[in-house]
This record gives sequence, structure tokens and C-alpha cells, in this order.
Amino acid sequence: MTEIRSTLEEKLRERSAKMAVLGLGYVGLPLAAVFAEAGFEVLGIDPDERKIEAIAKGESYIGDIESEQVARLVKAGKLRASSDFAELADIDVVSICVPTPLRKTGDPDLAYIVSATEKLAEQLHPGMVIVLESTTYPGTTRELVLDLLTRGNDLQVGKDFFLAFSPERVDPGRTDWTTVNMPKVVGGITPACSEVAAAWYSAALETVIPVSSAEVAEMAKLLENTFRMVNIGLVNELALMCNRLGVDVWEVIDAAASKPFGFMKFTPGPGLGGHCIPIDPLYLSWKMKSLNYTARFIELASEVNTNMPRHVVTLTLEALNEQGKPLNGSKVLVLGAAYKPDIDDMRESPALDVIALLREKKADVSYHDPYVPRIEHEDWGLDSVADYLKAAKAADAVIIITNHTAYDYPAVLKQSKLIVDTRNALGSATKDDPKVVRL
Ligand code: SAJ
Repeated sequence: MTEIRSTLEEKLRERSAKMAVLGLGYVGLPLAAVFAEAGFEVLGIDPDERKIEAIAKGESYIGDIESEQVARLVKAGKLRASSDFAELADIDVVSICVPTPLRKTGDPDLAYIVSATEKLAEQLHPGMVIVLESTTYPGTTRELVLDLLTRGNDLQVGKDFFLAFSPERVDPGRTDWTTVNMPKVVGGITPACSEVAAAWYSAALETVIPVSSAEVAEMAKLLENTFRMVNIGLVNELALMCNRLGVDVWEVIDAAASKPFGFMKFTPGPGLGGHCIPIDPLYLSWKMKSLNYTARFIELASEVNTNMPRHVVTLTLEALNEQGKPLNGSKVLVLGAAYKPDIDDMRESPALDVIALLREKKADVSYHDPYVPRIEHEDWGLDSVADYLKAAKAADAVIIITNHTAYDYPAVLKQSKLIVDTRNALGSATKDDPKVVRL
């Protein structure tokens, strides 16, 4: 074992290794807190001065982390934040937890990874361990990050410094699986990189799963989220088929879910929201296109899922038509706007597409969401109505897009003239109710 590596592993054992997390969002801040709790001195780096100030004041801006914990770790000298990358000069281990969104064109946007890595490269020194956590296409760590780190120096990966990929698996709001107990896959550029990065994560995380390369780790993450996207696409297409067959898709899925093995329940919905599931698989299909391969399951599932908002609006239009009402000019209330129940996150929410389509067809659209007071999207903005039951009573149609548990569904059913239920929020008892249209 090289001198560099044995020194590093000793620092890890002694908890004297200095750690940095680049990007203090819903992944980076919890990761920094876990390593600080484990006794390491952790430096959080983020260009957003508001985050730096909040942490210095002992305040958390991430739902999964209490301010009390931030304050305690800051006071103990285990956690601090800065926007100055030069502070990486005496850091031993670095986790890169920056966003990897899609461009408007649907192509991967790696600008955050490039920016963070270029600044990190200026501070790269022998003995450093660097782990990329941001979800990305297979090959990013080796082809992009390694290249940016080694430009202008002759440091050898796997010898002078160590580089790996370890996918984040943070599910905001989840309390059963958190950063500390979530199994953590780690794959390095070289076998030594895999071993060193796994040794580092094992110092604070309960379960570390070493794999043979960064590409395996990158691909494992994409499989996890592509699995969900494709299976959601499957049940969404099943909903379209059942609609044509006159069969209740929710009853079909519940019946299939009675199988005790070999089946995993997914449910149809108005579309696919969130910052992971609709986005991550497209990183894989984009990469495969560059290798002249079409990732057909991903592209088909993406097509089905992105068509669901239009299907919901069509169901609404047809139901109003049955009552002799054109969608044009009808009052339509969208109930629930966040991308999934009981959160305020609007990223990629299908509610945005449904509202935009309704406005396009000149419906008089309003929405309610207890967690989302206002929506600003493209060329329109709406405030949540104050009283959703009053709005439901006044509406020609109510579309349940997000089944928040806070809603009084029996009251919604009573007050509404027509309900398009895209989440089976009203339950199978309304299957034959003439004023309820189920997905
Ligand atoms: N959705 C359906 N039908 C389903 C499940 C989800 O239409 O059966 C929709 C949701 O309404 C939402 C979108 O898909 O709009 C995504 O939902 P999600 O349950 O996958 O929630 P996310 O986006 O928060 O996914 C995260 C992911 N976690 C990470 O990437 C670390 C995902 O891998 C997790 O499995 C998921 O949380 C989870 O299980 O909560």
C-alpha cells in the first residue's frame, strides 16, 4: 500500500481526515451532517451565500435536517460553510453533490459538475479522495471529472489521489431510510479508488456496497430510477387500455398486487413529476444515443408519461361535453399541485402541464394546494384559492391531481358537480358514481 494511501486511511480511522461537501442542497447538507456527527470536521462549500449564512447561524433550510443539529455541529466546530473553494487546499476528502438537471433541449446539463470540478482541480493535492454523487450518465466520472482534475498536473489517479462515484439515494421527507442507514454503492476509477472511497464512506455510513468501477455505480443509479419510470409508464399505458376496455384500472392493479411474489405495485397518475424519475433515465438515453443505440424502453415510457396530462384534460373535456358544457369557459379547479402528496415540491409537476393545457383550451382554471401558495410557470401565474371546498362547489369540474392527505375527500365529492380523479383519491366506492371520472 502506498504511503499516501496508508496515511489517508489512518486519518480516516482517527477521524482527523478533513472532509468537504460541494453543494449544500437536499443531498449535500444531510451528508455533511452525517460525517460531522461521526466526528469529522466537515466544510460545506456552496456559491449560495444564503446557505452559508444560514449554517453559520445554526439554521437548517432542508426539511430532513433540524436547525438544532446544525447549531450543535457548528458550535462543536464539526460543521462550517463557505463559498470559497480555496478552502479546499487542506481538505482530504470531497463529495460533489451538485444538481444535474436537463437543458430545455432535453440534453444533460453538466454545468454544475464542470464548475465545481474545475474549482476543485485548482486545489487538488496528493492524498485527496473525491467522490461524485450527482446522478449522471455512465462515464461522466472517468471521461469528464478525471479529465478536468488532471489537466495541468501530473497527479496519478489511484496512486496520488482517488476518484469514485457513489449515487445519492436521498428521498426527501423519508424517515425510515436516511443518509446514514441507506446502503451506499461506491465504485472507483481504479480498484484502489473503490477501496479508499469505500473505506471513507464506511467511517460514517452503516452499509457500503463497493463495486468494481465508477461506471457500474453510475449505471446502478440509473437502473434504479429507470426501473420506476418504465413501470410507471407501464401502468399509465394500462390506464389508457382499461379506459378503452371499460375496465377499472385501479381494481386491476389491486388484483394483480395480491400476487405475493414477482410483482411490484405501481399506480397510474396524471404524469411523472420530481427531480429524479423523469430526468435521470434521460441521461442514460442521451448517452446511448451518442453510442448509436436507442434506449427504447426509456423513450417509450417517457412518451407515455409525458402524454398523461393531455389524457387527463381530454377526460375532463369529454366529461364536461356529456353535460353539454364546452371546456372553453368552464370553471375547472385543479386540486393538488405538488409532484407527489404531502410535499411542496413542484419540480416537473404534471399539474403544471394540466393547468397549461386547460388554459390553452380557454377553461377558467384555478388551483388549490395546501403546500403551494403560488405557481409561477412560463407565461402565467396563479395563487392557490383559499377555500378548496367553496371553489369545488363553484366549479364545473374538479381535477384531483395530487392526493394530499389533508383533503376532506368525502366533502369534495359532496360539493363537486364533476370530479376527474387521477389518483383514486376518492376510492373504488365511487367507481359507478356518475359525477366521478377515474383515470
Ligand atoms: N408516481 C406514479 N405512480 C407510482 C409512483 C410514482 O405516478 O406508482 C409518480 C409520482 O406521483 C411522482 C413521480 O412519479 O410524480 C415520482 O414519484 P416517486 O415516488 O418516484 O418519488 P420521487 O421522485 O421523490 O423519487 C424518489 C427517488 N429517490 C431517489 O432517487 C433517491 C426514487 O428512487 C424513490 O424510489 C422514490 O423517491 C420513493 O420511493 O419515494
